[in-house]
Amino acid sequence: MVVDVAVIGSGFGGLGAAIRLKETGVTNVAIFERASDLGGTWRDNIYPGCRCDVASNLYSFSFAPNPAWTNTYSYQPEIWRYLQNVADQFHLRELIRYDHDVLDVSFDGPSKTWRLTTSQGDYYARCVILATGGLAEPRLPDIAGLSLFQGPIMHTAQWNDAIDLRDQRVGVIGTGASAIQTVPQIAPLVRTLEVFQRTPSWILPHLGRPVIERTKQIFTTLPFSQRLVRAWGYWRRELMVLGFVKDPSRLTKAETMSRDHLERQIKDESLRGRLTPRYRLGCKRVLISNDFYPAFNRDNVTLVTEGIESIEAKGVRTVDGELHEFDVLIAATGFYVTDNPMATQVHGAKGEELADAFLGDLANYKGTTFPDFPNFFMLGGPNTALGHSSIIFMLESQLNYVTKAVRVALDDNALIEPKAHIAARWTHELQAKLPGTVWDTGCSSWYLNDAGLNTTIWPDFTFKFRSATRHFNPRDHQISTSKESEVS
Ligand code: N01
Repeated sequence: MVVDVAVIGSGFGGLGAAIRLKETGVTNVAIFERASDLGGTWRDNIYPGCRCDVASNLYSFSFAPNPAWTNTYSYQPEIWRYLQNVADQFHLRELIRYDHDVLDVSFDGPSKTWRLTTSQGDYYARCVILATGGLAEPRLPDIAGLSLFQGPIMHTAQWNDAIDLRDQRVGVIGTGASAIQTVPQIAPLVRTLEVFQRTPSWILPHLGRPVIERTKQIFTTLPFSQRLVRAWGYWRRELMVLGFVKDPSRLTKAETMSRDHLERQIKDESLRGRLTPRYRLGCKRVLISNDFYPAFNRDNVTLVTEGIESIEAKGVRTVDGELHEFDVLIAATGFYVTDNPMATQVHGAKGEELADAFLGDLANYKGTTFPDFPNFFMLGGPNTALGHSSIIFMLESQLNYVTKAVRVALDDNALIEPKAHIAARWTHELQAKLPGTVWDTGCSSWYLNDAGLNTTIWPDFTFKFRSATRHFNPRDHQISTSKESEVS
């Protein structure tokens, strides 16, 4: 069967795309979802303590405010519920094909459509919107002997509630965003908890708090008030760009705040030293927590900073020769981002892999389209992720461009792709902004690919991205009609 638009993924990006397409009158849309429910990363990440570190009012669609948020920073169950409600409100459920794992997406020259090979057969689409997200493929640590461990190993993004952690000896590998949320939650349950830290994170105080009923009433009766709070949060976050991008030395104040936070919470000087980052704040994602450091003041929690040598049947051996024995291992070790396997499954008109865009070998236009990938759009594409604000703002920006381009493609029966030299210029100019930013100050992070190239972060104010994606500019594109005549 041929659909006008195939959307791959039903998280914020995929649902947002379907809503915006409907708005522009495009209704022959199929959303392919590999799982049996919608929600993407907010369906999958059910580890205890999972929460968004962007404020609820900003981490939601601008066109679907939720006056009922119960916390200023939402926990996973509420965000997932929000997405379910959005799907109902905009009648999206009937568009979703659940349990359809998309295995390959290739441009089919003869039919000038995209062929989607799924776990439930082939589909064809005139346009494709890839909305599988950057944080979708859990990465288990590349440590020798991982498979030898005799107990369960759980990645935080593949949490298994059936594994009872009560009174168990548990090891957690990693101290990033997921670890700092789950460690304080599981610490009181387990017999012992050892947290393996390779690099300490910068952690700032968490300002989240429950939302009182009065506020919810005001947001409900005066929707403008919630928009104001959202705008206030947005602009405060935009100020961080001054430090991250323009002048990292401005981050000294935030570093002091983080060190003070650590000092208030950890009295043991040696432990504090081991938890103190030695790189510029912002180089890795800045974290917020009030309960991660205090977890180490518990008698049953230990920070391990010796490097991991291997994993054995009984536990983790560190480079000092010690064997740390566990019943359960938790890998809070992040995701395949710049090497997301999904990108190796997408092939353009000349057979190129989308993955090349994250290696720096394939130019992109506005992080969304690619030469020789006609009528193909990627949400959360190269250099559209953020270190300081809400990804949903970026997705909505991309959708302004995408929906207009899709409309033209369908109305004119056209194939649209960015002109090669325009995409090359966009990519070059964007990369030229990265030297001197905080992400370039010497740390390893998931923002960088194996060659050290930053192909994930948008290095500027987000309103500039909004402005760049506001319109579909035909002059920047090669637009071929069915007669194969280039019209622009
Ligand atoms: O993953 P991470 P995450 N041996 O990549 C360590 C989003 N998120 O799942 O820093 C030992 O940040 C690694 O060490 P190092 C958010 O965007 C959002 O925590 O590489 N350690 C690091 O400590 C976030 O940034 C929310 O030296 C190993 C950790 O594992 C992104 O997801 C909540 C190792 C990985 O940290 C990823 O966060 C949660 C090894 N072999 C997550 N391999 C929100 O609030 C890796 N590590 C929105």
